[in-house]
Amino acid sequence: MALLSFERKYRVPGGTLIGGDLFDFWVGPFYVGFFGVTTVFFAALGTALIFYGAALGPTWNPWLISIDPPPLEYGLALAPLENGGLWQIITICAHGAFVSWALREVEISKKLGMGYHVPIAFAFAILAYTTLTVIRPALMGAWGHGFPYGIFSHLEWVNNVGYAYGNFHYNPAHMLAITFFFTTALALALHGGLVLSAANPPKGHEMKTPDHEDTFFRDFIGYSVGTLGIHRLGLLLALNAAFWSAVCIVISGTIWFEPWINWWDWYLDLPWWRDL
Ligand code: UQ2
Repeated sequence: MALLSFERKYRVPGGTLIGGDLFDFWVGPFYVGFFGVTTVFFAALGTALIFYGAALGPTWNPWLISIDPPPLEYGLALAPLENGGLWQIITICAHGAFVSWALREVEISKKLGMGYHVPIAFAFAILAYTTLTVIRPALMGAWGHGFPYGIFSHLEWVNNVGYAYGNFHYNPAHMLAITFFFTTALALALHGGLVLSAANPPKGHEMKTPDHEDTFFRDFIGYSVGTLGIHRLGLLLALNAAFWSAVCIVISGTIWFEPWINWWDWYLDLPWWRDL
């Protein structure tokens, strides 16, 4: 269906999650919706508070600006604005914006009669952020365990938290997460390369079909995962990358407190050689 007639057919009111027809319209190409408005609200408020926090701080150097969580002594209490309270409100705003964005994706999916794969996938990214800023700090008993909102400062945080457990690369969930990130890159490189090689020929040449794509991989490795299958695989790999990243950090400091290399002692302690 041509794009313009498609839009005339589908750009109709209805299918919203809440609010009925409230904000159920488009501005130019963009669907607004109730959650479009709440996204803009939370994003604007959060950004304004970041600028306010920067104004209170010692620098306008964009690399060095940092909105820090409260000192550990505040535990899970509300902190004064200038001492971690801004970080707490900004974290709420970030969640408001991210969840609104996901729900706007749901409303657009509903209007189009599509599945919810996109908002579900985005929810894994939100969950990874929530794990770092809410779940793990709450489990450890202090908002001060959240990461600071700053370019260099969050890198320092990752470095320091990593070394607090020895060498984080010995964390088995971290190993899994990295493996999924790398495999995601491999799958997308194979997929992007394969599709372009078939569907984007040089000028004057005819485009090839999905049969060519299948046959390339059957000739090459005896197996083709298929044109639908590669997208299932890609989504599965990417969701697992986000999920195991969240797992690897949430278990550090909540159920595991030692250097991660010690976790592997279970291997040395296997009954058939532990007493040798
Ligand atoms: C494929 C296929 C596609 C693809 C790709 C493959 C025609 C257009 C990339 C090949 C992928 C395979 C064999 C899976 C590789 C496994 C991992 C874990 C990376 O067969 O169907 O559709 O894009």
